[in-house]
Amino acid sequence: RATYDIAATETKWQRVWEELDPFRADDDSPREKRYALTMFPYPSGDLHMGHAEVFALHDVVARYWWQRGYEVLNPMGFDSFGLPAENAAIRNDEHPDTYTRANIAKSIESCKKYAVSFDWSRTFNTSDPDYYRWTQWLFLEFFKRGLAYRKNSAVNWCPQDQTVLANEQVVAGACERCGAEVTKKELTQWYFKITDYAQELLNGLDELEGTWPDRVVTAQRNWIGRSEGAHVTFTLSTGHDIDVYTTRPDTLYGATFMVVAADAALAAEIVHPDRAQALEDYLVEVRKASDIDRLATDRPKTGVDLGITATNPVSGEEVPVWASDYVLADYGTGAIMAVPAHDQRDLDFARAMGLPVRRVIDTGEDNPEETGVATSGDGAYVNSGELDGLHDKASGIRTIIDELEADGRGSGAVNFRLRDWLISRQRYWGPPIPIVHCPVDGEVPVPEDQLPVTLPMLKGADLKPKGTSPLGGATDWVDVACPTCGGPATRDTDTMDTFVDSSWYMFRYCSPHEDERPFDPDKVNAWMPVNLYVGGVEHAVLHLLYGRFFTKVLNDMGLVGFREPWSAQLNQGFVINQGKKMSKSLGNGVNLGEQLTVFGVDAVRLTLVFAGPPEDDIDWANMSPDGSLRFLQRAWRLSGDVTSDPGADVTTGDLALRRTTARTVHDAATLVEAYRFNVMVAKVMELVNATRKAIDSGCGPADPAVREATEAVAILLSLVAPYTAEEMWERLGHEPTVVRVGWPEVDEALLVEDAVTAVVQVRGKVRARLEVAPDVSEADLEAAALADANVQRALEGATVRKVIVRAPKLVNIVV
Ligand code: ANZ
Repeated sequence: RATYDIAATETKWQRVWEELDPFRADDDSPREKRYALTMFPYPSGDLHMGHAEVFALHDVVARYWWQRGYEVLNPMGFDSFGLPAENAAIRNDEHPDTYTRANIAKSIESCKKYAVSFDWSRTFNTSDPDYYRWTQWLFLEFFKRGLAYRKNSAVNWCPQDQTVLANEQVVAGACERCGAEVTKKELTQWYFKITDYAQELLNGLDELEGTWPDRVVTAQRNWIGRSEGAHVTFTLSTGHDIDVYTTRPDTLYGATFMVVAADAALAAEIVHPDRAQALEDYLVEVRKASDIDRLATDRPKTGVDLGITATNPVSGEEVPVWASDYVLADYGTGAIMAVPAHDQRDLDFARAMGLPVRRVIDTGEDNPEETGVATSGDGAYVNSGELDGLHDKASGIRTIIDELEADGRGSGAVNFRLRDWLISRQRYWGPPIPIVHCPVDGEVPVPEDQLPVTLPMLKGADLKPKGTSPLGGATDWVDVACPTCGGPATRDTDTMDTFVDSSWYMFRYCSPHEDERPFDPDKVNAWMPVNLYVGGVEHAVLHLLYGRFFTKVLNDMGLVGFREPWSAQLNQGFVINQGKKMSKSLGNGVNLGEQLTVFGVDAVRLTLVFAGPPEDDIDWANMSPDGSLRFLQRAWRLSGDVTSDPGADVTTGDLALRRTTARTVHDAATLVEAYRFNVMVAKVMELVNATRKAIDSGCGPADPAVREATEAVAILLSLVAPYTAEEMWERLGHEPTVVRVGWPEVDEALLVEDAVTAVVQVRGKVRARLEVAPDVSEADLEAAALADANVQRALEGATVRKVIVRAPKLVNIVV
C-alpha cells in the first residue's frame, strides 16, 4: 500500500511555508479580523506533550478562521523572565539570558516543525529590554495614578525561593511554584491597587459568562469575594472606638465577645498593659501559620484575653475583647463581633475559652450552646429587643443597619476578599522597578527617556537567593543621582513579578515593533478583544484576573477602547499517562520528540484533537497514534485515486456522496465553533470512508463527486494535520498551499433531509406522524393523512368539516 515519507514531507512543507509565509497577519487587510491567542510558555525547556496538546487544539480554531476568510492574528512569544531561568543560571553558573535564549531557540524550532500557524514576525520575549521598557513605563503610569504604592506588611514568604509571593501564588499554604510551606515575613513591598477595581472585575464577569468556562468565572467570583453587611462601631473600655465588619448585623444582640486579629497593630494598641506580654508570646506562634490554616474551621482555637471590654451599640452590654489568629488582620477591619450561637468558629472559640453563648435566632434546631453546633439558618429572632418575633432575615438586617446609621454607630458596607496585588520580588531575573529612592525627594520615578532601567550583568552565585534582592549587590548600578534634585540616591533593587509581564503581552502583539509607546492603540482596537484565548485552568485567578485588571486601567487611561481583553476562553485538560500525571519520579513521562519521530507531527496532533472534548484529560496510554497515522494515510490515498481534473463540474456528480460531503462540511463548521473538535474529526473519518467506498464499489474514481469529497477532506484536515492536507492538495493537482484556499462551498439544497415528519391532528390531538418528502404537495399530504389507519379510527366516521394543511409539517383535521 502506498504511504508517504513522513520526515521528507515535513521538511518539504516547512520550506514552502517559510517561503510563502501564509499566516502573517496583515493589519491593513480589509477582511474581518480575528485574534486567536494561546498562553505563551515559560521557556524552561523544549516543548512537551502539554504544549503539543494546547497548540493542536488552539490551531484548529486559528486555521479554521483563515479558511473561513478572516484575517487572523495568531502570535507566539515567551514569558521569559522568572524563577526557572534564574534557578538554572545559579545551577550552571551562567547568566539567565543564556539559558532563556537557548530554550527559546529550541522551542521556536519545535513549534515550526509542529506546524502551528503562528505569525513569527510578531514574536518577542518579556525579558527583551524593548519589551520590559514598556512594562516599566506601565508601572510608572500606575504609580502616577496612585495604583502602584509601597507599604510595610506581613507578606507571604517562600523560604525555598527566598522571595515574597502574591496571595494568588500560595496554594493550600504552599508556594505554587516549588511547593515549600509558605511563612509570613514583615517587609516593605510594592503593590498594585487591584482592589480599586474589585467591583468592576466582578461586573465584567457577567459579560464573560457563557463564553468563559464556568469554573473560571466562579473561581474569579470567589476570589474577589464580595459580601454585603455592615460596619458596626464598638466603644472600648480604653476609650477607643473600633469597627467590625459583619455580614450578619441582625445577630448583634448575640455578640457575646469581640475578637481582634492578634497580629493587627490594633491588638497591641488596645491591650491592657497586664496582658501585653501574653499577647507578644502568642504572636510568636501566630506568625508561623498561613492564612489558610488560620481560617480552617477544624483547627483548635487559640487566643489571648486582652483584659478590656467593649460596649455593644444596640444592647449597651459590656463584652470582653480577645485576640486570636482566626481573625485575619487584613480582612474587613481586622476585628469581629463574635456571635457564637450562629457562627461555628466563634462557637468553637467560646467553648475553648469558656465565653458565653446566646442564641438570637430560633431555627427550630437544638440550642447551639448545648450541641456545640452553630445554627446559620433562618428562623424567628429571640433575645433581640426590637427584632423579637420577626422572621425575615433581610428586614432584620435592614432594621439594625437603619438603627446603627441613625445613631452614627455603623452603616451598611460591602467588603471584598480581594487584596492588593503584591508585585515586588527579591530576585534578579525580572524587570527592575523603575524608582529611585532619594533621602530628599522620596520615591522618584525614573524619567521616561531613561527607560528601560536595564538589569546589571550578574550571573551564577551572584543570583543566589539571600532574602534581599541580588540587585542590591550591584553597587555601581544601585547608586544614582536623584532625577529630581541630583543628590545621591539609590535605585529600587526589587524586580517585578512575572505576572506583570504577562498582564499586557496580548496588547503588544498587535504592534510588536512599536518603539514610541507600549502599543499602537489603533491597532490594538482593531484586533482586540481576543476572540479566543486557549490555556490552562491553573491560571483561573492569577494571570486571567491580572490581565483583566490591566485592561481596565488601560481603558481608564484612554489607551484601549474595551474593558475585557479576552472575549472567549477555552481550557484544555492535561495529558497524563497510565492514569497519572506525568512525572520524573513515576518515570511515566512521554517524550514529545520521540512521538513525533515515530508517528509524525500530523498523527500526534490528530491523536490529541481526536482524544475527546478539549477540556478532558488525555491518557496517552489509551491513545493510538499509529491508528491516527493509518487514518491519515487512508485519507492521503484518496488523493492519488481521483482521476477527474481540478475544476471538474461537480453538479453532475454522484448525489449520495455529494450529500455526505455537504453535510460533513456543514457540520464541521458548527462543531469547530462549538469547540467539539473530536467530533469534527470523526465526521471527516466518515467522509473518508464514504469516499473510499464510492471509489471502490460505487460511482468510481472519475466521478467529480469523488474529487469534491477528497478536496473537502484535504481542507478539513488542514485544521488538524497540515502536512497530510498539503500533500493531498498537491496530489489533487493544485498549487500550494491549502491553508488559505477557503472553506468548501456547500450547496444548501444538498443539506435538505430526505424525509421529514408530518404531524396529523384530529380535534387538536396528534393522531399520526407521517414520513413524507420535504417537497410533498399539499394535496398529496392531505390524502396521505386521511388514508392513515389511526386517523380513520380517530374520525370514527365523523364528517370532516375542514382540513388545514401546512406542508410538509402539519395536517389539522376539523370535524
Ligand atoms: C458576625 C456574624 C454572625 C458573622 C454570624 C457571620 C455569621 P464574608 O462573607 O467572608 O465576608 N469576619 C469578618 N472579618 C473577619 C476577619 N478579619 N477574619 C475572620 N473573620 C472575619 O464573612 C464575613 C464574616 O466573617 C463576618 O460576619 C464576620 O463574622 C467574619 F452568624 O460577623 B460575621
